[in-house]
Amino acid sequence: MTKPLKEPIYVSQPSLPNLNRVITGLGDLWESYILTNSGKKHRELERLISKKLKVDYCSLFCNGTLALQTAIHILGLEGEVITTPFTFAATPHVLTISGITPVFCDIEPETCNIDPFKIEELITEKTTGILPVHTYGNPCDVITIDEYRNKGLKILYDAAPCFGVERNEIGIGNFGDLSIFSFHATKVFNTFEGGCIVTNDKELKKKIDLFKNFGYSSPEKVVCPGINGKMNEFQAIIGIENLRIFDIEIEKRKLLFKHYEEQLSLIEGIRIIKTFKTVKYNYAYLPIVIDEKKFGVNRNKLYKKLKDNNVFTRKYFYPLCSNYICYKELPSADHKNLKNANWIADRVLCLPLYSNLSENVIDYICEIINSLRK
Ligand code: T4K
Repeated sequence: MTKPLKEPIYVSQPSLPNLNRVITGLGDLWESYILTNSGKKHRELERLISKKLKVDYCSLFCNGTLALQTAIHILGLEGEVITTPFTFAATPHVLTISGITPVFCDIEPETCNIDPFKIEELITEKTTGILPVHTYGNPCDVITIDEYRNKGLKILYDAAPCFGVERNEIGIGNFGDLSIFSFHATKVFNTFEGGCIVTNDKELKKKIDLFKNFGYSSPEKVVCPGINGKMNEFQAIIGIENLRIFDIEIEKRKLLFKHYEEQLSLIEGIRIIKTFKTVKYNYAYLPIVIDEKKFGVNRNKLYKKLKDNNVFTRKYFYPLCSNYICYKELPSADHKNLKNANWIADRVLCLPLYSNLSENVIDYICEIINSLRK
C-alpha cells in the first residue's frame, strides 16, 4: 500500500530563473525609471523570442488571451470561425467576446487536435477563419489546415502551450497567418503572466503593435482604435532570464516524460497522447487517456485515488467548451458531431510534469496507477 505524500504534488510548477540575475535586471529598471511602454527589456525580449521561435517578428503581450483577441481583430475575423471544443476556455471566449460565433469541429482521437478533414463540412458563407489549437503543445496537421487559406480563410493558430516546438525544424509559429503563445506561470516558458503574437509579415507586426498600444503611432498621433495589451519591463526581465534556462528545463522535462512513458506503456488501458518523430517537443504536459474497459477503472476514480494520495492531476480539457452553459445551445455543440472530443474529455487526465519533479515521485504516481488496475 502506498502512503500519501507529505507535500502536495501539482500538475505543474513554474520554472523560475536565477533570482540574483532578476535582481540585477530590476536594478536597471530602478536606475532607468522606465517600467513599461516598450522599454529596453521589452525590445530585447522581442528580439530574443523571434530568434528562439525562428520567426521574423514577435509582439509581446501582458497575457496570451489579449494576444489572441488582438490577433482576431488584426486578421479581421468576423461571422463564424471554426475551432476545437477541446481547449481552454480562452479560445472560444475570445471569439465570442469579439462578436464571432465559434463553430466547433471534432478532434482526432490520437492527437486530440482539430480533425482537418472535418473542417470543410462546417464552412458556410459566414466563415472567415479557422482557429486551431496545438493541444498540449502537439502541433496540428498544419499542412492540411493551411490549405484552407486557398479558400480565402484566415488561419490563426492558438499555440498557447507550444513555446519552442518545431516541426521538421521549422518553428511552429511559421504556419498560418498568425500564431499566439502564452507565457502564463503554468507554461513551459513563463513571464509570470504574458504572451505574444508571432508573424513573418512586417505590416501585420506594425498593426499589432499599434493595436496593443491604443493605436498610438507617436505621442500625439492615434491612427486606429486599440487596447492596452503591453507587457511590462518586469515581465520582460523574467522572460529574458527564463529564456536562458529554457533548453535545460526542456531537457529535464524530456527525461521525466520518457521515465513516465517507460512505465505507463506497460499498463493496458492507459495511453499517452500520440507524438511524432518529425516534431521537436517541449514536453509541456503528460496527458493520458484511460480506457475503462481495458484498465478496469475510470478516469474519475483514478483522479480521486491520486488526489487522496496528495497528487493533484488535472482533467484538461474537461468539461469540453462545447458543453459550457454559454455554448451548449450552438448547433455545432451537438454531441453527435463531437463524438471524439466528448469521448476524450471524459477519459483524459494530465499527470504532474515539470522540471523539478523527481523520478521517485513519478514512480510513486505510476505505482498508484498500477495498484488500481483490475
Ligand atoms: N489558449 C490556450 C489553448 C490555453 O491553454 C490558454 C491558457 C490560453 C489560450 C490563454 O493564455 P493566458 O491568457 O492564460 O496566457 C491554467 C492557466 O491559467 C492557463 O494559462 C492555461 N491556458 C490553462 C491550460 O491552465 P488553471 O486554471 O489550470 O491554472 P491553475 O492556477 O489551477 O494552475 C494549475 C496548477 O499549477 C496549480 O494547481 C498549481 C500550479 N501553479 C499554478 C500557478 C498559477 C503553480 O505552481 N504556480 C502558479 O503560479 O489554468
